[in-house]
Amino acid sequence: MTTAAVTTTTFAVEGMTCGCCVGKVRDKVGSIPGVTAVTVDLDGGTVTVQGADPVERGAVADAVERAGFRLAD
Ligand SMILES: [Cu+2]
Repeated sequence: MTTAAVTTTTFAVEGMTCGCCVGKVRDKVGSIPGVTAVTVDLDGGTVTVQGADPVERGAVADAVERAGFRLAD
């Protein structure tokens, strides 16, 4: 039997200030292979990534940096 497991991981992002920041982060993180859904919380400063397999922090960090931000430590 195969179960369609979904893994959800939340990362803290520094520097997002408005809706355009949210859009940039969502676009870049959403383009990571294997990512099926991205939720960005501007007030909380987090990005929540959903995929069939756990998404590596390094891949998310790269994508967030390409969007112009960085993950909080
Ligand atoms: Cu912005």
